[in-house]
Amino acid sequence: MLSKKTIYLAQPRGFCAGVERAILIVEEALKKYGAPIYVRHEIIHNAYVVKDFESRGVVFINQLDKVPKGAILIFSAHGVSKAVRYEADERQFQVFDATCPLVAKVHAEVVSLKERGFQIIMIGHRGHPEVEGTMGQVDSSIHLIEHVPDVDQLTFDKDELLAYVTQTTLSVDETQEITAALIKKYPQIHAPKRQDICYATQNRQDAVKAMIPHVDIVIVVGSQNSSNSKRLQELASSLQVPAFLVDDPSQIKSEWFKSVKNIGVTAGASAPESLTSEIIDAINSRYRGSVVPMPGIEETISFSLPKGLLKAA
Ligand code: 0O3
Ligand code: SF4
Repeated sequence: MLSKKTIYLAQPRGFCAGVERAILIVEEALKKYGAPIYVRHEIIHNAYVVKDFESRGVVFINQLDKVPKGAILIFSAHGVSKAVRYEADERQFQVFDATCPLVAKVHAEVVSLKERGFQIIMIGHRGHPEVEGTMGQVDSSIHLIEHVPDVDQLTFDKDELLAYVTQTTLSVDETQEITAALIKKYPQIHAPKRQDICYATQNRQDAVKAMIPHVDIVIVVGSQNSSNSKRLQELASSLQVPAFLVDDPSQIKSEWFKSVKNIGVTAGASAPESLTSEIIDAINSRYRGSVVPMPGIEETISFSLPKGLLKAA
């Protein structure tokens, strides 16, 4: 018989309020209008969720010229640039916006900073749709940096009117290092009133830190293109615990568990709890493990649906 293992389950984990809302928007649009429903970009970065919606007539596109005139179009939770919004209006789609309100808050911040004459530094990952959407709120005056050494490359005057904003799903620790370097170089730089990294990102990273002393390995449930899930894997690895990001049980390898007794399981903000349960069941069926839920914050935040899709109930 294979040796028994203990599974520590991070709290909180899995869906955040922005993801719940985005999924509900697609569900309600399907109910109200029927297929096909078009979604710009993956509604959230989760392969299972995307595949499930595709099987029910949702069409994910990146270019709006793939969408027929008058169709229902949903913007993904990661948000879109002003140009995309404008093009959608021009092409006369009926748009529902699943941009997370906490991403939209950063959009508003960027617009207001530009209006007040600031040069804006965005901290984020190049090519990520949220970064493209946030930077695309203004047509100039915004500059992307990704890591601490990028701060050295900035050539603003010492007294420039400067501000920074960030992507919502970054590593809290790395972002603190970047902002410290920015403040050292430009002490006058304007910071957001509350950090742009959202509550869900912060809470899931804190939960991994709390779990680390108890475990020999961490399994993060989430897709490879999910920034916040990837940050959880990196965080565990940086704390010297091997960590693996998996979509579902088929990606789990027995060799990971050879000399391991305690297994940490968590899930990114876009990973359905059903997948986490399947992964726990797969480990348990092999090792007859026990599951220990970690104590942690209970999240109660929720966001309402856009007008026109409010649930009848
Ligand atoms: O931004 P990220 O790649 O983490 O996106 P996910 O995995 O879809 O998770 C939801 C987060 C989000 C929509 C932006 O904050
Ligand atoms: Fe919104 Fe944060 Fe969830 Fe992103 S991770 S959708 S910002 S709550």
